[in-house]
Amino acid sequence: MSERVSLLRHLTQAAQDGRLDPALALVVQQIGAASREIAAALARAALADVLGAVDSANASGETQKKLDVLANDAFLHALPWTGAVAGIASEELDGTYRVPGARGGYLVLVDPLDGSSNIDVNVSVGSIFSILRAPDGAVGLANDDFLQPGSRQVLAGFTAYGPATVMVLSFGHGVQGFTLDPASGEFLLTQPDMRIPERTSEYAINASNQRWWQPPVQRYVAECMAGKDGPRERDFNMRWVGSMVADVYRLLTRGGIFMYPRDTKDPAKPGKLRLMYEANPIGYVVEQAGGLASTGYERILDIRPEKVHQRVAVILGSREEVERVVAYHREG
Ligand code: AHM
Ligand code: MG
Repeated sequence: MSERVSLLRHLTQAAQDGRLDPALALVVQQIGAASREIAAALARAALADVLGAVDSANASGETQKKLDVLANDAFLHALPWTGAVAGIASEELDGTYRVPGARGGYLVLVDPLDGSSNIDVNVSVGSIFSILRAPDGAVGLANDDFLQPGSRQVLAGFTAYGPATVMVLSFGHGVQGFTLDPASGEFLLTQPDMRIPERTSEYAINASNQRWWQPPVQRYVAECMAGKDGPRERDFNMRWVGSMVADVYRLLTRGGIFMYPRDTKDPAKPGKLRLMYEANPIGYVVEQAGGLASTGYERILDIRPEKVHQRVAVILGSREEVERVVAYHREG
């Protein structure tokens, strides 16, 4: 077996070739360090008595798990050391965090532990990260500096904590997957060019929300369920892990469409998932892997954010299927 390329070597090579700012290589290394720490904490969670909730809520008013807090701390400790990060936004922070004395020109937005309702039942969870440039550098960094469309991301990805811990990332040159070797503690390149198959027969949606879906999504799912006997003339399979990283990792591996659409359950919410640290980074990776990411009405990466914690409808994955759902939205 030939020797595997480490994350560090991959990033160093990209920096030497001029495809990556060396400062970003350091940021990714530190995201790797935080991910390693989180993976270890997840593996020992029951033993270390860190399952369950804490007595506080996050910025969106949701109950925080102990591991949400631990994962958030792991990123807040790891990122400032790079010297490249001016500010951090997180699902678990009310405001944005300005790195004291920072000189670096990057902003990192994270969902430290996505799918955390799955932790207590020992199902895969993940960390999601998005990196933007600070428009005016570190000096005078303001909250509004974070509010940039996803198309301006310079790097994005996620770490999935499943049977294996895998970091998937893109800096605009395709998508690579790195598996954590528990023996050496190194992330090693295992998926060099992840591509989402264009054609698929698998969809992911929380079907318990069906009565609140809007007509285009009702129509799409009804046609999938009709299978061979319906207009699609082939059978579809349904999967829903309930952790976006795990669902997205599946579609990066064997294709599929993932939807958390806008529904009428709570008309004040334009969706469940957060734009800046969930939909944008995942959308960036999906597009880099040849897929599409839309709200049904517009490309996710084109949305001009108004708030760091804003929510958005998400329809992403295999190109042919996303195009079909978008067409159904156009038809009304
Ligand atoms: P979280 O950031 O609070 O964990 O919420 C996001 C998660 C996604 O990972 C997942 O796709 C979705 O929420 C699951 O929602 P539901 O509980 O409705 O199935
Ligand atoms: Mg989340």
